[in-house]
Amino acid sequence: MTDSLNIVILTGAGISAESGIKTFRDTGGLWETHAIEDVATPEAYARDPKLVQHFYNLRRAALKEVEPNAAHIALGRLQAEHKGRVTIVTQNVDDLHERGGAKDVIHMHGELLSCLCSACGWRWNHSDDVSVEDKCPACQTVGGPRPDIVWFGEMPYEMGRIEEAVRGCDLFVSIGTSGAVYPAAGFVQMARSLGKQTLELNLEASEGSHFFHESRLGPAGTLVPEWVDEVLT
Ligand code: BJW
Repeated sequence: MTDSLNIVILTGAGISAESGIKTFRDTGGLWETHAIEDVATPEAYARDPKLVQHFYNLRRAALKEVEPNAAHIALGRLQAEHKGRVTIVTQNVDDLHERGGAKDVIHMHGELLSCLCSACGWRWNHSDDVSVEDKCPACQTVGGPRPDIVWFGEMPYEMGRIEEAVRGCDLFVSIGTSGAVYPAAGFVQMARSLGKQTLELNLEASEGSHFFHESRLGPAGTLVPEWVDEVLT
């Protein structure tokens, strides 16, 4: 492998599973105990903002109890030591990539530690509970602050930057995602149509496994450090 490949890495909930954060669609995952339409759509928030704030307050609090695992740390090391560009695009709303040493991570589905004002669009860092009585620090609207999360039917963040990174890469790698949610699930096809090499690292075959040149199956905490060692040596 050449040491100057430009690499785009897409991560999903599976990379944080070994840190103790629940995935969505696996057995025991978040969607087993919460209906998507109750907590992860703009309509759900309009209907019952208290319930949705509570769901995200619990997840924000739980994030403080977990640590990055070997996979996050290996990607941080790859970014620091690899000569080519390494762009990390994550669907995850946790901050474990950053705590594992990664820089400039693209959080396409938003962040638990950020708030968004539904009245004026202002976004700010926020690590505590959010309530429907809170005021937006920018426009002062009471009830404006909502979780800075991309719900179903909303446009993911930084799509232009992601497309540009995929166009400019040599290798596209997908880690720990089921390939069930678009547009992220379509990035591998975009990469293939542009002639890029593609690799999947996942616990089990995902919905889009057949699109990848190579799929390696196993836990991210083992597969990712092994792959990073290969790239760096
Ligand atoms: C391990 C492991 C270990 C376990 N090691 N691996 C019909 C067709 C096509 C599209 C649509 C459609 N109808 C509607 C849509 C669009 C919709 C969509 O995709 N729906 C599908 C359900 C069909 N998408 C949207 O609405 C998106 N917006 C949009 O499309 O805007 C319009 C647009 C148009 C054109 C261009 C661009 C945009 C928005 C999607 C928002 C997703 N939001 C969520 C909730 C976030 C909030 C929260 O965290 O609460 O994001 S949904 C949820 O799924 C979350 C995740 O980021 C996302 C992906 O899940 P992920 O990460 O893949 O997790 P899992 O649980 O599914 O999989 C885990 C994987 O890990 C598994 O494979 C395991 O095997 C593996 N694993 N342990 C390695 N130890």
